[in-house]
Amino acid sequence: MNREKKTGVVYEVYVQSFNDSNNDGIGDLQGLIEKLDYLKDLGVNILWLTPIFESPMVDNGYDIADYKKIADVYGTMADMDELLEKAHEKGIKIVLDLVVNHTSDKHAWFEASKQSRDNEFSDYYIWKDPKADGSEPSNHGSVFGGSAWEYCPERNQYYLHLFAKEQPDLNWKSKALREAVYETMEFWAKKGVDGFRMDSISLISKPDEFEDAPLLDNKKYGAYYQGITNGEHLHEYLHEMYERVLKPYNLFTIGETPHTDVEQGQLYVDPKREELDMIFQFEHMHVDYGEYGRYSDIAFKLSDLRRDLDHWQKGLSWNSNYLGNHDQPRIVSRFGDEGKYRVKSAQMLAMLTIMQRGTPFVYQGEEIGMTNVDFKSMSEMRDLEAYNTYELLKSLGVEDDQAFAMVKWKTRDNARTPMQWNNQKNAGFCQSEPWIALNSNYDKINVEKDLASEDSIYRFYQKLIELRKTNDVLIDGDYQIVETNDSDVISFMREKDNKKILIVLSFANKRIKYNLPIQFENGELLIGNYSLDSNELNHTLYLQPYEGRAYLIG
Ligand code: ISL
Ligand code: CA
Repeated sequence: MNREKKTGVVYEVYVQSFNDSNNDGIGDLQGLIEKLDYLKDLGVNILWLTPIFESPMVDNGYDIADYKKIADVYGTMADMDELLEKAHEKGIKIVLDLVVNHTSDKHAWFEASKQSRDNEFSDYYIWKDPKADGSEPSNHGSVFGGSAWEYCPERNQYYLHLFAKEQPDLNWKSKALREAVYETMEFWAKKGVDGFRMDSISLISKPDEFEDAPLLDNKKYGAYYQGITNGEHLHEYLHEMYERVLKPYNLFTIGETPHTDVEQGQLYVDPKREELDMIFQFEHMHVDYGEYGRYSDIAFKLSDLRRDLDHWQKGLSWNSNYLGNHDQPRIVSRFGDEGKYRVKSAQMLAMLTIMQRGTPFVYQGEEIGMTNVDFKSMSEMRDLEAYNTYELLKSLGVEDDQAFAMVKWKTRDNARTPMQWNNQKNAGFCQSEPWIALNSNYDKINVEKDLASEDSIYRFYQKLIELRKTNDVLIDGDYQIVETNDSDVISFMREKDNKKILIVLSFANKRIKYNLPIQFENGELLIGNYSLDSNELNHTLYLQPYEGRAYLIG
């Protein structure tokens, strides 16, 4: 990966909730263009846009009906061209979401594919005959609930959908399909798009035969990924894509790789193999999974988070560093403290995101410490996964109240409410009714307020991003874990050309005494989220709640 790619800081824009320019309640491309200076001032230089293409929006645009058309609600192709031009003028790159594990069932390819077994698009999707008794070809369940197979009378066959039934999986075995995908990528690259975030890319290579997966506890179906993730031809396809489009257009690439371990992960990012620049791994997202998987309402343990992050920092030649995104709850609510120590904990988490080795990813709203939402009922949620999960939990015998509490805590909608720009109507996001209600705390948490204060979360992100830009050691310096005991602290050292930076982050909500487990001669504070009497490093540190410090070590 070239140096320019390594220096970037990415900001994920959840377009429908970022900024609405025409007051239909939905964020759009013109809304984003209006805020480019805001993003440039923050210091980020790569924007990843969640899908903006024609879509029935069953899964908020992750069900694409036309890869080359901008959805009307987001604007026009002219708006997209304008975004590219204005972003590039400001030195900002644009990365699109490439959702090619599946399409919408309204995509022309699927409309044709389902007609018959012998047309040009017949094998663009994964079709299988029923079992002898007419039932599904295998017991695989889908991510959003129910079987991963849907029957289609026209073909007397089932098609595979690892996600919703409106998201049929593409068949990457078909050379024609692969070429159609590469041609689409080329279309955008020629327009000036700088790269792609590749949705669910670890799932694209399907087995020839689907064998039943072991049943999940208490469930009717087998895990959707069993026998599917990191399939036989996956790396062959990615290398082919590299040769065909990624290399010729020098694209920035990040693959989303659910259910991928660190050894498999390195295969994607090893520069010698010529596939992707980086991946989103999920291990640290599982620290608070429990008996009901993702939606269990248990708290994470810091030792687990530390272990998982360390594992990937050591195991991959280049990481992507994220704590939240549009599929996860808000990071300050999940890993910090959304109450009394909201500002301090959000700043400390920013240090974790930006100072580890790899490319940092900031999700919209993180830079002002947006929190989870106090949903009062299911009807305030919009995500199909929330509804499906609620029903699933109840079918497993969980009481209504408890099922609601679990969904409320983890629903993806926590991160999908509109960006809070100011304390005016609808937080300045739009003038009409927004597609999903705002988090009611926008009078206290908003951009305008953060911009007005030197000590805000936004200002702290700004400083950290600047610090990373001006200190090579924070970009590709080595990473070494410092704290390995079961304490309240995550601590690691970055080192390059004899320059060392020590990062110490407290996750305790009270004052703690912390003895550094390393020897050093002297250290000078580079950045921290509390003001200190002395900037010199002592062996024993008294850390305030959620305090984060970075020292330059002599
Ligand atoms: O978040 C998860 C489970 O709740 C993941 O398994 C998630 O489904 C997986 O990371 C894939 O996510 C991506 O593809 C989905 C889409 O709904 C998500 O928004 C997207 O990030 C289907 O396209
Ligand atoms: Ca709009």
